[in-house]
Amino acid sequence: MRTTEQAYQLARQRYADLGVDVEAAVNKLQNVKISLHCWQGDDVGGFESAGGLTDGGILATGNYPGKARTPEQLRQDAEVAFRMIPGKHRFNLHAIYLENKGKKVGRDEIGPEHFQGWMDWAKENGLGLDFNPTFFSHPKAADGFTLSSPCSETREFWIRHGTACRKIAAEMGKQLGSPSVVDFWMPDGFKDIPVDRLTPRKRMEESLDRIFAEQMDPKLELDAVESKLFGIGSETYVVGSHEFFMGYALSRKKLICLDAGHFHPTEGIADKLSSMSLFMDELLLHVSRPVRWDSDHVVIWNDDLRAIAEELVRNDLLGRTHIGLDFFDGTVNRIVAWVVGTRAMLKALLAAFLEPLAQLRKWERDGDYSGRLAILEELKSMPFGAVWDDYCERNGVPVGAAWLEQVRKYESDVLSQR
Ligand code: RNT
Ligand code: ZN
Repeated sequence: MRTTEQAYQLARQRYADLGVDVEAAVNKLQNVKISLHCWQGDDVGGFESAGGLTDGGILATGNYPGKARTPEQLRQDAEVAFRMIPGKHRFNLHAIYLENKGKKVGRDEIGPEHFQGWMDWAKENGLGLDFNPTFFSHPKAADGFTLSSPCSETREFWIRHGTACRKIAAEMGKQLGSPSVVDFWMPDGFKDIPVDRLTPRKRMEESLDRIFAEQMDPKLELDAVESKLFGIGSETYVVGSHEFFMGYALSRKKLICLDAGHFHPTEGIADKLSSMSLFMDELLLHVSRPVRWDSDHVVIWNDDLRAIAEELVRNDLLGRTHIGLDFFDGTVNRIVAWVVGTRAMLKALLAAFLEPLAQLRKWERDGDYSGRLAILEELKSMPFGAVWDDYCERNGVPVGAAWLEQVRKYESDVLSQR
C-alpha cells in the first residue's frame, strides 16, 4: 500500500472513532466550486492598454517577474494553477480583461464578442465564468466617483458600462450552462469629511436601479453588490457602505458580496453569514486576507478562514453561497498565490466537513459546553493532512508540496522567458 493510502486509512479510522464519516465529507467537498479571480494573475492590470492599474481605491504591490501580459499568457498560467487544485472550479473575469484585438473599445461599448476567447477557453476546460464591471483604473473614475458622480455624463457612462457587463455575463451563463455572478463594486467615496453623505447615495441607488432595470434570467446571470468600509482615497466616506448595500440587496433581491477585508480591522465576515442567510437567498463571498487594512494578502488557512468555512458548512449554506477569491500579491510567483489561496479555502472547507457536527450540536443544546470545548480543540490535531493528501491524489493533482516543484519548473521554462 502507498504511504498516502496507509495514512488515509488510519486517519479514516481516527475520524470514525469520533463519529465522523470521512468518505461523506470528501464527497461533499467534491461538489464545491471556488471562483478563481483572474486579477491575481497580473496584479489587476487587464488588457485594455499597456497602462495597467492606476487608482480607485485598490492597490497591487510587488513586481515579481513573469507577469501575464496577454490573454493567452493569463489563460496558460491559470491552467497551470488549476492543475494543482483538486476539483472543478470557476474563473472570475473583470471587464478590463477583454480581448480588443488592439482596437480601443470604450468600457461602455464592450460586448460578449470581446470575451468569446474566454468563453471558448472556459468551455474547453470545463470551467464556469463569473464577471465584474471595472469601475476603476479609468479617467472617468479619477475623481473617485462613478455611479454616484455629480456629473450626469459620468454617471451615464458608467450606467452603460454596468448594463453592458450584465449582458456579457448572461452570454457567458448561456454558453457555459451555469449562471455567471456579476459583482458590482464601485470605489465611490470621499477622502475627507463630507457635508452631504446622502445625495451621493441617492445617486448611486438611482444608477444601480437603471443598470438593473432589465430583468435577467437567473439561470444565466446573477447580480451581487459589494460593500466596503474605506479605501485608498475614500478613507472617510464610502458611498457603498455595508448598510447601503445591505438595504439595497434586500430591497432589490440582489446578492450581497461580503469581502473579508471590507470591515473594521478586527471584524470578521463569518458571523454575518447566518444572519444574512435568513433574509437573502444567495450570497457571494470575496475571500481575502486583510493584514491591518484591506491589504488583499494571499489567503492562508488561518482562523478567519476556518471560521468562514465552518459557518458555511455548519449552517448548510454552501448550496446558496458563491465563493470567490479576492487577493492580489505581486511579490510572489502569481501562480503560487492562486494555488496557495485556493487550496487553503478547500482545506478549510474539508476541515469543516470533518467535524462531528451532530454530536457538537447536541452537547451545545444540552448545555454541555465542556464536551464542545474539548472536542473542538481535539479536532485541531486530528490527522487532517492524510485526508487532504488523499483528496488531492484522487483528484489527480500533486500531493503535499509536490505542486511547488511543478510551478517552479513552469517558472523557469515559461515565466522567466517573458
Ligand atoms: C475592492 C474590491 C473589489 C476588487 C476587485 C478587483 O476593494 O474588493 O472586489 O478587489 O473587483
Ligand atoms: Zn472584493
